[in-house]
Amino acid sequence: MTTLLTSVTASQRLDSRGKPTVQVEVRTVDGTFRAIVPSGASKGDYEAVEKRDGGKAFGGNGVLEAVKNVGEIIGPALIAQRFDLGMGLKELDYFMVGLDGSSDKSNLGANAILGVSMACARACAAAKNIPLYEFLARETRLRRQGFVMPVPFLNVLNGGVHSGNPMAFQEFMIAPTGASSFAQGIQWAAEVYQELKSIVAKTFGKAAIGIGDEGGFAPPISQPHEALDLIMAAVKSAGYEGRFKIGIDPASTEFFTEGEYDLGFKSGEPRKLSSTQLMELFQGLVGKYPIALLEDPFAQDDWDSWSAFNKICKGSAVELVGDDLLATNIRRIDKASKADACNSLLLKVNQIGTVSEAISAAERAYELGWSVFVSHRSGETTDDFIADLAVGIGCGHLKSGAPCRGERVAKYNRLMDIEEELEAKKTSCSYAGEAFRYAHTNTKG
Ligand code: 2PG
Ligand code: MG
Repeated sequence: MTTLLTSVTASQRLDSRGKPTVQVEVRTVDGTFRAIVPSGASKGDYEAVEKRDGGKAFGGNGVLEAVKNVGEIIGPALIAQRFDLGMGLKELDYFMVGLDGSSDKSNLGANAILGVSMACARACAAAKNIPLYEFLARETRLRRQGFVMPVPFLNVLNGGVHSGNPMAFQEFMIAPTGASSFAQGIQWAAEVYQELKSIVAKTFGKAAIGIGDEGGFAPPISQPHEALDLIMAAVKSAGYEGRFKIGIDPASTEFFTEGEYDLGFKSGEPRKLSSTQLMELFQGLVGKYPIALLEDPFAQDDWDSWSAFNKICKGSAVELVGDDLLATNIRRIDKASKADACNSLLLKVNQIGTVSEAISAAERAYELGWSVFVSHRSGETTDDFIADLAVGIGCGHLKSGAPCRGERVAKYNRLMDIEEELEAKKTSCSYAGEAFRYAHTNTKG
């Protein structure tokens, strides 16, 4: 029996920053399937283009044109094509890429196309009567022995363009690599988060416990080592010394101007570093703290610094993740591979605009011997798609912000559901733990 789309509609809804975003609803004989699209603040130049209306409403951020594109162009075209959702998602996704016709989805809008792609992925899973993570696993070329639960990297201190404090670096993440299950990792991380809250309140006063866009605290600090000292103190007082690793995303593109990195960009008092000085700063931090992951340490076009730093990091355990650098785009991944610029792909579905292209990007990264780190956006919704995606592609780690705020915990809660479901079904399932970078290699080939 073929499973056809019978209706495809979209609406304008709000994201976690109160900005409009696209919600898509598709129908098949199996039911109604929804998805809501996320949106970034520290966006790179090489991302697929979100369509925004301009004008007065919502400060120009409305998405009614994208909504209209779903209802009047994409939906009717998909229905007319009579795709069989039981056959998978690829054909449908690449049809939308062709329908848009641009290289960056600027005609129909990546926010329009992605909403349809995600909702259709859910419809495809239902057509096969399997969970979304299992459907996404079957969409990859990997044939794994079992499922691997990712290590959560929780952004507990927010800076950069995600908060109002003077801290230039955007994200300080804690990763419970020493836990024995995903649920235990989340418990430990939530306990550390509460300890951190008390430490921040004691050190800076109660007014400092307000949080940033991704649910982490944003105390009045500006030096990376101050953030790391607070985190290490919280891990210690929660009783988990040695069982957490740290990840940092400075989001360096945001403060790169005229060949220099201005760590004072938020305070108005310039604190400019050359890329060599910034590299030394990272090396100092890596030597002192248990840092396992650095994302976007340099700006999206500062190729020489990326390549030089990757050389320095060879042989160390530090994962160098390209976010703005790669934009979940195979062309950028290939360029980075030629330049030997990094060893890991940050995977954000809305940077490329379809689920199938995001999966292809992950496969290319794996082929290169890299790891893959699945990510939310700072503007999120309670849509938990990326939880299933991280399990489906077996990437071993994901970031979804702090263990706080509904749109952040929705993903962690879904992952705990998946872990319980796999245990109940007695399906082989392990927690990635210390080996999070290599979870995907647990394959049958
Ligand atoms: C990042 C992300 C998500 P944004 O830089 O990695 O944490 O932020 O969505 O604002 O680009
Ligand atoms: Mg980033």
